[in-house]
Amino acid sequence: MSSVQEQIRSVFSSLGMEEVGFLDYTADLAVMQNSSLRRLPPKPAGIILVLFPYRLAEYPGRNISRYAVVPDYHKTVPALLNRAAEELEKHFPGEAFVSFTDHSPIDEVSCAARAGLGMMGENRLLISPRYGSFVFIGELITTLPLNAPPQPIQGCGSCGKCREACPTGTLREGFCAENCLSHITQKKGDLTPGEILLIQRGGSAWGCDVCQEVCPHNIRAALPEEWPITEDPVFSVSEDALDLLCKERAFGFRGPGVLRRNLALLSPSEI
Ligand code: B12
Ligand code: SF4
Ligand code: SF4
Repeated sequence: MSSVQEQIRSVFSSLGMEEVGFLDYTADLAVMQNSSLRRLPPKPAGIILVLFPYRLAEYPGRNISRYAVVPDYHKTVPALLNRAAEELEKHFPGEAFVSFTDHSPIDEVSCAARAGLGMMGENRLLISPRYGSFVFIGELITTLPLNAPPQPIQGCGSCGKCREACPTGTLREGFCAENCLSHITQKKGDLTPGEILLIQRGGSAWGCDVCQEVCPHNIRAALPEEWPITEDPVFSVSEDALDLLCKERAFGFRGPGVLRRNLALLSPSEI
């Protein structure tokens, strides 16, 4: 590991972030065309990828997927990354460090795999050897050269459990985002009878974790220590607290209407 990488790793470690990987920002990187491109630093040279484990011990009555249980990662992850960026700017004056998560110009799963942070699962998710796939991915894209060529992508072992268990079959059929139950739970407006049935059978008012729950790598994975990513969890959402929760949780961006509709589908007698 280069001394630049060692310095960066120790800054992240001092802030409680231990799962850190490095990747050169090269011309052949598959950059996604979205509005986050505007925030890229001039002449990006490297990507510091960080994993944020969020899985909590199971809680009876949970009615949302695991990533929605914790506070909105679109807020908590950049808050931690920006603290690291402030420190790094002191160590490397004149260099820029810009934080991204989810709404990012890079395909975070394949970049994290190429930075050596884990395997690429057949469920299309990054699987950390320590924490499994219940990890958010965030990154600092920087002007600082990191000397980190891409590592070969490691497969997950292809046991096929996620494909078999996928409730919509999309993992068996060449994956189409529109057919993923996670996407269906986020859809606004009217749902088809088939989509309604899928939500009712799945039992989750937001998101889908089926292809992760069955994965052997997750069954053996460690739970993270308590940290800002997992504090103040809400396992079960109900009508009463919906407006307030929508202000601070990952499901809020669609507005309370989508959640309200899904909750009504899960408890038709309470409509
Ligand atoms: C759009 C999106 C969605 C869409 C579409 C998902 C998809 N897989 O395309 C929907 C709404 C369905 C979705 C759902 C979920 N998402 Co999402 N999503 C994204 C987002 C914003 C972009 C994904 C994308 O379009 N990539 C670019 C295209 C080009 O990639 P692609 O063609 O699909 O795949 C490429 C590579 O991944 C690779 N590849 C794909 N599969 C495989 C498998 C193998 C074996 C190999 C070798 C290669 C390979 O080949 C492709 C060409 O490069 C990312 C954040 C980001 N910026 O990357 C989060 C992200 C992938 N989502 C995330 C999460 C948590 C989820 C859910 C688990 C949420 C939930 N519980 O409901 C589900 C999981 C669904 C699933 N099984 O994929 C996390 C995943 C973390 C992790 N551990 O990997 C991300 C990284 C957000 C984050 N910052 O943490 N998501
Ligand atoms: S999130 Fe659910 S619907 Fe989507 S691929 Fe995984 S198991 Fe299938
Ligand atoms: S369930 Fe099996 S095939 Fe699917 S991601 Fe996990 S190890 Fe890979």
